[in-house]
Amino acid sequence: MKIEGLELRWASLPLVGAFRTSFGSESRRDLLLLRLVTDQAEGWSECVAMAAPVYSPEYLDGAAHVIEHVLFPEAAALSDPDVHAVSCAMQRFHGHQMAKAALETSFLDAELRALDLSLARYLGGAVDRVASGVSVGIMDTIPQLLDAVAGYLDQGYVRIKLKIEPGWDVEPVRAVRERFGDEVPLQVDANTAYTVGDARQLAKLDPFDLLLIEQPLPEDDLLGHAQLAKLVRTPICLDESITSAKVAADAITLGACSIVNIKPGRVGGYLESRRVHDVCQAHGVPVWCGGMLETGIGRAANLALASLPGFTLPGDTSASDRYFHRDVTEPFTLENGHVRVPTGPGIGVTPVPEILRELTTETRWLPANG
Ligand code: SMG
Ligand code: MG
Repeated sequence: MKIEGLELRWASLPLVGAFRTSFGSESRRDLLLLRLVTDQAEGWSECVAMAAPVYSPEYLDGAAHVIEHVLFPEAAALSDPDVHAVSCAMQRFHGHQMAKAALETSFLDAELRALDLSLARYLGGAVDRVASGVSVGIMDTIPQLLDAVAGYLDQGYVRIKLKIEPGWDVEPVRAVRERFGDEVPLQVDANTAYTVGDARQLAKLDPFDLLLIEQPLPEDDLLGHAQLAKLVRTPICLDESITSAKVAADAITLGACSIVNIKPGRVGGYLESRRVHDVCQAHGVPVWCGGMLETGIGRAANLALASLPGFTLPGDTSASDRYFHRDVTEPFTLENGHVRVPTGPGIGVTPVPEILRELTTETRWLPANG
């Protein structure tokens, strides 16, 4: 495969409603899309970093900078830039998993399109649709939350995840259980908002029979999570902490988690995501696919990953209309609580040109021999 160049494209999409987590409120999704042009096929990807470094240390413009000045020049200089060579070449640079994931995925997509092979088949996907959950933000009042949850259950989502923070934890969970019953698969996500000293408060969630509590403590506190796991009955799931298959293995061995959220951006790409899946599967640890408010480009690839056999819990793989009035691709829809895994070559989707043109705020072309 001969690389001609890489197009970086910035865009911005309004969300259907503000999405509040313990680290802030988002009303737009700023996007960085990549289009790799080769002599055989084009490869699309989406960088999942947020506009500001509030979920993790990465942020969109920082990711664009490291892709332009560090990662892409390294990849473009390879004599045979297949996706594994690109992935290996990027390893000497520390961190920047989301930037690496975006670049690696553009190579993976181009390569698979040239081979006429879908990402799901390439990764080892076993199903043609995946059960989808929905992530529900922190709200101003409990009635607002109950209305939102009622709407999602009506749409057919098979699992509800409530964002929590100190002051918004036991009461919203209790209210959802009282209104919708004990049968609704329910979990919470704290996005690192607690300390191990809050164990007693978090143990108050135990009677509500949650599937899991996601990332209660700071990302670097594996030991704290292991201590907390002994103090609460609700299973602990890690998100922000799991930055590689090695960290997943460490966390499991330490007893810091019994469930893992896999986000390809957070671990550096789909190849590493598969390794995280394999490590967890070998330990009998269930995994599920996280979300970063992706457009159809990132969502398509996540659905392929979520079709692997170790993904036994519903993911944050909601339909496009959970976040966007108009997606950049043909929208993904919910059918009986499930979303279809794309079957076309590569990630299986491309942006709709007119929509993309309308939403784009800036593009930059990086020639391979630049
Ligand atoms: O794409 O459905 C989605 C988002 C799911 O809650 C979600 N993601 O910590 O898991 C998480 C958050 C990270 C992004 S919050 C702005
Ligand atoms: Mg999370």
